[in-house]
Amino acid sequence: MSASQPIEEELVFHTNEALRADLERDYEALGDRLARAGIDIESVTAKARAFSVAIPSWGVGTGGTRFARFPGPGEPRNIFEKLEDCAVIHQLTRATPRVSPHFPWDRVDDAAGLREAATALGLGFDAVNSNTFQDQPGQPLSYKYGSLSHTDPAVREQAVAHNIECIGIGRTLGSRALTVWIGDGANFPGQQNLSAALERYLDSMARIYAALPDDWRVFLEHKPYEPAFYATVVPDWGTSYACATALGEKAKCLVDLGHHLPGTNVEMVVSRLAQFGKLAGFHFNDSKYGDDDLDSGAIDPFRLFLVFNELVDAAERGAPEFDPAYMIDQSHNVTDPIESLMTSAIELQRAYVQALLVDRGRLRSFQVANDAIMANQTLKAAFTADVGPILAMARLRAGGAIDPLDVYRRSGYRHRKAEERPAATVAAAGIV
Ligand SMILES: [Mn+2]
Repeated sequence: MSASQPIEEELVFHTNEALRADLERDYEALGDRLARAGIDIESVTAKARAFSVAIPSWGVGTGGTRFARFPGPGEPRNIFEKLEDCAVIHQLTRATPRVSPHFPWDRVDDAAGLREAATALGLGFDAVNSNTFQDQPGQPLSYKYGSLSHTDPAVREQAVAHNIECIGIGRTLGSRALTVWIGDGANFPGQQNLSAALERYLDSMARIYAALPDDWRVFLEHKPYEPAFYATVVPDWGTSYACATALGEKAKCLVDLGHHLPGTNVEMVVSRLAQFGKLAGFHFNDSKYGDDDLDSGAIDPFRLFLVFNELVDAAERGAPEFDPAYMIDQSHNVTDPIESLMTSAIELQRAYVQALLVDRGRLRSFQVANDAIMANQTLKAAFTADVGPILAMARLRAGGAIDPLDVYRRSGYRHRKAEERPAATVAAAGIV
């Protein structure tokens, strides 16, 4: 690996050496156990190694609640410092080779220079994210009453132009997708003509769609509330699906796990979108109540497993145009964001590997026989398997750390950054 690494390679090596013998024993025992079930551990480990998820550039800064933000020490102050923190996450987990940037938060004059800086750290860029849900300093027109669906054509024009600008920056960075989330909607019944607002949104999106390069896709992100608490313009996967279908093949539906009403069966949403060739990918996070932006797998790891169960099933049955993009979208308020993101990447990989272990032949036969208990037990057997040795072995073989958190804490990285990066006086946005 020619890229420069932010954590001392010696430290990774010595920490791994101390854990290697135990890992090899555990891996062999798990391999024996899986072999009895007809599973070759090496093929699973190879797939675990191929798994990757993009880090959101905003995720390495401390987020906040809707009311306040309590910054942590050594926070990155610009996109270059964010990339450096992202490189730590990838160096130790080997599961996060790409960064999903956000504009204008990550705006730079020299996008080509930004791409070079990422390459030097062994990183690339994933989907670019536009922002028309808040006003920026010096912006001529306000998004207070909406952006792509605004009643004033001049505001819509400004929002369309921003999205097209994002595509241009993304091209320079090597991205191949644009993610669009709008906060547009209404806070009062009667405030908006619901169908006219969606018409205006579709008209704006069609202009953005027309600016997409041939090999690009646009991801439509839905959310049922906030900041438009009565009705958002793109509230649910149904609206998202209808819009993506109206726009064309390059438009797909992005599933942010937290962007659903309480009780929504998210794995069902995933299944439907995959079935009809419209699943763009994910913003992974976890939640207890709503769009909590908590760490992936922190609250409901079983739901995460069920989502990956649908993804593995879709891949194995050859669902149409199935190429989901995996991104994390979390807000880290009380943890070191690097630790949260490393843990989250590993939890996503864990859910994926558990889903790979589902005995699909057995599951199908129980489904056909209407044996609900045994079908459920088949899923549970995969969910309760301890696949930790597979994940650790995949990291070790890829040059990462057997225990990323331990190496990170020993490295003193955060302490060093706290000295190098004095706290910024202006608080950055954290919640999206
Ligand atoms: Mn999101």
